[in-house]
Amino acid sequence: METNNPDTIYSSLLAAVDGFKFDQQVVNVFPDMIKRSVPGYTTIISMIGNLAERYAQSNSHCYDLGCSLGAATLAMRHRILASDCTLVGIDNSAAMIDRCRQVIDADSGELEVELICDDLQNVQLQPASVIVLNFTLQFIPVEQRPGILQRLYDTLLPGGVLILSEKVAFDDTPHQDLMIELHHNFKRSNGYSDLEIAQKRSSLENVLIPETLETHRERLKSAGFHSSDVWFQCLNFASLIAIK
Ligand code: GEK
Repeated sequence: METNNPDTIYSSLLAAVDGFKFDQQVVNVFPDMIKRSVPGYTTIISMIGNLAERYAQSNSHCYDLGCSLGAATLAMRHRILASDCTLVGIDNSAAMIDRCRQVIDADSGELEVELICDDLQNVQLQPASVIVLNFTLQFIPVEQRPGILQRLYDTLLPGGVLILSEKVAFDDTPHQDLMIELHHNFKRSNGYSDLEIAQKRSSLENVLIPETLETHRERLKSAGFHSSDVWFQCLNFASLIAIK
């Protein structure tokens, strides 16, 4: 069901580059866009399945927050062994959730998947053993992030896991510049032109706000997680595991 439409959204010179939105145009090319833009994306998705198998507890909820087309949801669906788990995907883009529903319906997995179209902050979360924020927190205003992480910590059962993947920034300017340059080279080698890279970058300005790994670690600690650290990193894209 997943489409393979190539991402050409920023290939022609645009008179004005609007702020990035998860609309129908993005949905139509999303699998191609995210794989060509996020180094390690496919590895992270498959490892989310692996982690869900390890951490899912019987009679608990597993959440994919900002599920887009359900890549991480499906990875979990196929790996969860614990009985009576409720798997829930949440996204506030109606276009994403509509396509995600088609993707899930076309998938052969047996575990039922509940999809909710809403801001993740509006949803009453149930006691959970696995919570995934795979490149979602970066799109939420910085001042709302501590409250969200506190709520996720409070929602997790003891022994539960939060998987937090983000584009990250570095305090050291030469290193930050190098990571950005290498990420642009990664995108170029995946077929994006300089024009596409520049226009996408300006559309994400003030929409995707990366923070340092130190900030993420500190925030997780303040929320109460007794253990958290990076399990994957490629350039300025990282994923952390935090255990309650
Ligand atoms: C994947 N996790 O393929 N509430 C709910 N959803 C939100 C919110 C919010 N407040 N803000 C943003 N989103 C996916 C990829 S994409 C990352 C996640 C990217 C949703 C938004 O609509 C979009 O679908 C998703 O978060 C971010 O594993 O495109 O770089």
